Amino acid sequence: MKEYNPKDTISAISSPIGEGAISIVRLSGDKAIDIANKIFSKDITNFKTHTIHYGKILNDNNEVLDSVMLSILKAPNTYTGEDIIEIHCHGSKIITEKILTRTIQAGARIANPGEFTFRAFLNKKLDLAQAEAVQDLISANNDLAIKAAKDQLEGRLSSSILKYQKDLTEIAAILEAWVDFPEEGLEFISKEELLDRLNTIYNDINKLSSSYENGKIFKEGILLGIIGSTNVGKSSLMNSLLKKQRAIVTDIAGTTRDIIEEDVKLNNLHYKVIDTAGIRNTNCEIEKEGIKRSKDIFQKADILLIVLDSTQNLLESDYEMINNNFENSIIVWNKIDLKKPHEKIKNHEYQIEISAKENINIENLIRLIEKKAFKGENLSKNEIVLTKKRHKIAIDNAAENLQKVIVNLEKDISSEFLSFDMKTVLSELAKIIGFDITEDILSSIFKNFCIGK
Ligand SMILES: Nc1nc2c(ncn2[C@@H]2O[C@H](COP(=O)(O)OP(=O)(O)OP(=O)(O)O)[C@@H](O)[C@H]2O)c(=O)[nH]1
Ligand SMILES: [Mg+2]
Repeated sequence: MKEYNPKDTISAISSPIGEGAISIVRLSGDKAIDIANKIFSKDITNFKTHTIHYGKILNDNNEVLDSVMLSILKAPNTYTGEDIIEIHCHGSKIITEKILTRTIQAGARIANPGEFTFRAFLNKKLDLAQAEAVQDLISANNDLAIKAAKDQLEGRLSSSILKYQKDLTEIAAILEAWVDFPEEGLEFISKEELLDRLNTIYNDINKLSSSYENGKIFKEGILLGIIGSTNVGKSSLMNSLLKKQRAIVTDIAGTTRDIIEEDVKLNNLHYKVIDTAGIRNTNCEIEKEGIKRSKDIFQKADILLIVLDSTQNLLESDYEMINNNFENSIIVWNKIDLKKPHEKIKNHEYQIEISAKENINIENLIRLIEKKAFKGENLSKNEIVLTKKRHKIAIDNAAENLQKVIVNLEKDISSEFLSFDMKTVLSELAKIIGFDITEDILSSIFKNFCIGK
């Protein structure tokens, strides 16, 4: 982003690469309309903004490259805040690339990843948190992730940050006044009132910080490991969750030897479900390797489904597996269609009876997994969730410094120190929405974007 020239007119293919009914080449910048005029069969100079026109894109020998629909969007009411031209051509990779090349010949520069959104940010169409939400919205793979990204794009996170900034700036001004005019003392606000206001903000931003755990689940999904002894029905459960016969199921113990992974959306969330080799003592080298891989999953998974055969007595190794994974597991008593009485695992809150073969109670199991993922809390529809590590770090830094302010104020430490820590709080909050942010943070955010967004 060094020596960035915001005056360049940029161009990129904004639709996915590959074949489709239509593709879109997008231009943004001061020269977008001039460039379109050079390559389009009609003079668009006097066409109204936000209109779309049929015509042909011509090469420099006036030969037709494609018949297209061309839309004109004049600044300032556009995504980037600049003039935008969108060329909707036939969705062939070759035609689309030829049109892109033609726009470059005519004076545009190829856009960097995320550069359209960066322009929107530069032109104050979006703040930084909103710009980041664009990419999240594009890549969201479940309804909750879409909701979190939409909330952020619409500015819900930004407006609460702005509110904290505003309140804290007011308090910072009071603290500054104490430095400048110490003899004025606490006349215009009592120390208690100040502490009250600071504590309220402190609690709010801590709550925001803890929402990151849920935000991470929305965005990244859950790694769900299915583990247990051989023949308990792990692969049958995998198939039942996926609603397809993905893993081989037989009555021979030791059927699954390798890790089987599948992505699936169940109810509200996205999962990577992993079926593993059953745990037992064996001399078979292949199975030994499979068991080693299963044990890696014990470590990696967010939630483990420990499958137990409700018709069999538990083995020493079952108890060991349960005890070693007590906190992040759900005990799944399988084969209840066979109606054999079974024991319960003492003190384990998350237990359920199912039949993987007969599809009994699978929906309830999915709900239980969701409950476990959200630590038993009900998700409030209106909660703002943090989905970015970058935001979480800034919020935590802000909270840490705000706590210093509170503690020092309680101890009547000199207001110069309070004022210093308060500035850090404000600059940490500023990092989230992009006021007073450094070059480095900017580049690292926009380089993760796809070109054309
Ligand atoms: N009655 C009944 N049988 C089941 C159920 N689930 C699985 N089975 C049977 O149990 C046997 C083992 O099932 P799998 O799904 O292959 O078990 P697994 O745990 O993956 O076994 P390994 O891969 O060998 O570790 C098969 O014969 C299944 O049909 C169930 O809910 N009820
Ligand atoms: Mg299996």
